Amino acid sequence: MRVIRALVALALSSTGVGCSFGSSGIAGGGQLGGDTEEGSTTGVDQAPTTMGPGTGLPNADDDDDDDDDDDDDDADDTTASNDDPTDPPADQAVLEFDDAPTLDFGDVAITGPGAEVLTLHNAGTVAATDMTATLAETFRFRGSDYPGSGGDCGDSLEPDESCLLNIGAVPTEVALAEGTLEIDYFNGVEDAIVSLELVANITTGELILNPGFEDCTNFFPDHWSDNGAGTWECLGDTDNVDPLSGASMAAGELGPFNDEFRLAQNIDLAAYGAQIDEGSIAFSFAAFAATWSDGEDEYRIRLRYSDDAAVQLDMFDTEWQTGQEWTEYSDTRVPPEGTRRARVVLSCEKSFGDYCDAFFDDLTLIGSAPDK
Ligand SMILES: [Ca+2]
Ligand SMILES: [Ca+2]
Ligand SMILES: [Ca+2]
Repeated sequence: MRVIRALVALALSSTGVGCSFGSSGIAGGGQLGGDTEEGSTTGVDQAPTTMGPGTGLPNADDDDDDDDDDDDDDADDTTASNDDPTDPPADQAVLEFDDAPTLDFGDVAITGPGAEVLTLHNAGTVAATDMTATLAETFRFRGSDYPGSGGDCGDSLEPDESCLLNIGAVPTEVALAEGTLEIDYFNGVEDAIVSLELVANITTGELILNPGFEDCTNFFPDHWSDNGAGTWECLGDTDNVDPLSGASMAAGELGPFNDEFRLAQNIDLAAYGAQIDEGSIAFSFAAFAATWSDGEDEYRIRLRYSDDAAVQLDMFDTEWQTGQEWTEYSDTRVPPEGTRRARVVLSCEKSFGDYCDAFFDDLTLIGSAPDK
């Protein structure tokens, strides 16, 4: 086993694979210009009085066919088909958001704004004019005022035309943020408003540094510390267990039997102290672990929550486990008032061979609103 693992380490060294993984940035915004105009513009004028909003040619309505049998008795149906309340007024602008009724920004790390480009469409028959926008607190036009950088909405919008708005979630705290985008406009007859609900799950983003053990220096994982018996390393494929993802995983190395190898990382939660004390943030932790074979060596994962003085207030603990299959452990909890630190502790205890064969990969710790 020692020879195999030494060769793996050598291979990693010569290729530099173990040190090459860069942290990815926050995902960028939506795409500009993908869907500004769809459908046939040639068909617009063919049936101006009966066309529904945003559609092309009017469909032969199923209802008309199906209802033929009943029409004799049902004057309401006939009236309704000639005066459908969902049809736009013949001489008005009708602005609509393609994303209506809700635009979900998804998970947005508090460290960087989420961004969405959205499309506004005029489904009416005359131009919308005097357009002005109102945005709620957490959400802003990106880069500039209305319509945001890269957006092209202006004061007016012609019938069947679309324009773009660029909106970002600008988080101030971890929360399920909700807001409303309103566009006020003159529809040719009177003032009108179109609105869009905006939601974003504002999170802390990933709190563990080097959570997949891809960044390594001299085969030791960056941002982690060895504070137990024996030694640790970044390890590539073995005969029995491969990294769960990427090119390497954390593995116990050489050291004594029946003693605890510990690889740990401290995470400063002070920036979230106020939210922790009011119980408005929950932390979701997950990690994968495996051993060389079932019953050979053991692993244990702990996540400690402690106060400013490093006094432990709460803990997630897998207890000692063994097994060759990668196994996921996860825990979500609202930490106790006063919590200011988290500490991830990965442990190995050797019962066989030269190496302490506990393997860890793909850790994560993210804070978000408790009800999310
Ligand atoms: Ca990995
Ligand atoms: Ca040690
Ligand atoms: Ca072993």
